[in-house]
Amino acid sequence: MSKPRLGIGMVGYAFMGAAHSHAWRSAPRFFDLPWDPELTVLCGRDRDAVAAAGRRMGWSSVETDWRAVVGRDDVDVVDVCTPGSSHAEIAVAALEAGKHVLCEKPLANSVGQARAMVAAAERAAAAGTRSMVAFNYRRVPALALARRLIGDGRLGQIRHVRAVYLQDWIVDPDFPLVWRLVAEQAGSGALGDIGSHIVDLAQHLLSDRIASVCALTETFVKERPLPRTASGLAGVGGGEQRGRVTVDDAALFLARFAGGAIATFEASRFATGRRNGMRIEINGSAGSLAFDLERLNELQLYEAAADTTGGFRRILVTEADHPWMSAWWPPGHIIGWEHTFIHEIRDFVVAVGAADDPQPSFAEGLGVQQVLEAVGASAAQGVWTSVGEQ
Ligand code: SOE
Repeated sequence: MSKPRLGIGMVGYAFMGAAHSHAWRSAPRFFDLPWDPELTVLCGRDRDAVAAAGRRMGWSSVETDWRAVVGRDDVDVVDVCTPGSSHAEIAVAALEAGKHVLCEKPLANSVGQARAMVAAAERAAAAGTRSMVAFNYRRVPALALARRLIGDGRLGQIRHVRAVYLQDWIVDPDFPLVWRLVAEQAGSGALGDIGSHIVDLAQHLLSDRIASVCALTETFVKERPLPRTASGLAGVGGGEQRGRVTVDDAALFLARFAGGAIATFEASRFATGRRNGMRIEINGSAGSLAFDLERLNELQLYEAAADTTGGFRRILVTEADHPWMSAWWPPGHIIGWEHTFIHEIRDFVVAVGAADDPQPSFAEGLGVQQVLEAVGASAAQGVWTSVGEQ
């Protein structure tokens, strides 16, 4: 029996746009959703490019102005997949137009912008309009299992969190000055782009918040060639124009959680050889767990009381009773990075359908933004800095 449609309008069509498009198409085919998502309109500034992307990714129409998407009666959800500099204006306008909003991480480029988004989300929720920020790694089954184990007390009192997110895509000094390397567009560099994931994940897994940080950041390559335009390198005459990198290439910080755990975080785009290496280890009084994104279907668990072999055991997280896994294949048939977005879209639509507030909320996104801002302040001043005072 056909279900009522849910019109999706997505702004942005690059990497995250492709991941979200795949998830919108796949979620209703593997999960029982209250509505049938329709890829109604894809939005991007370059008409030819967005039209080609729309055809490739299965969208029914395209727009070149996000305001047109927000104003369309056939759009029920606005999915924000743009650089952080436009998250606030698009999400606030969409919420005020009564559209549910899914917004890519980090929520915004500043605490001020994030606060405005939270205020709009709270006003909209009072009228039944929902919102969520897309920290997709919460939807890795192994990490959802980790949160369940921690919540059940299997690790005891949490003492340590040790988290890294390591990439190397800009180690080449001639890699161009793309938007992720410009503060006005990205807000920060590795810190906000990939550091936000491990901050959100650590707070989520512990159900705790980071209270203070002591940080350092580094920009190894201070300027880069401007990106090529259709006519060659940007700038007058097509000669090699260069621009200043205005964000961090790497951010390292110590952290103390409100509940007493202490932590180390490392986010770098200069971890040569690490393409997308996110790892987290949590040590408690009764045990530990460890996760490696390069082995996404596995969780390493050590429980002291059950220790007969003197080491961690590997859990292959593909059983039907593991989070989201009953929708996929028989045990042992592993899933991939893209499934985290399908789980995220499933949870968003199910929550909206149940008139619940999807998680993580914009308020949780603000919490991450406050940590990021404290890290930046700490690195600038070289001192321990409390979170939430910015
Ligand atoms: C950076 O290259 C990036 O695309 C992040 O923006 C994503 O959030 C992360 O999941 C993969 O790497």
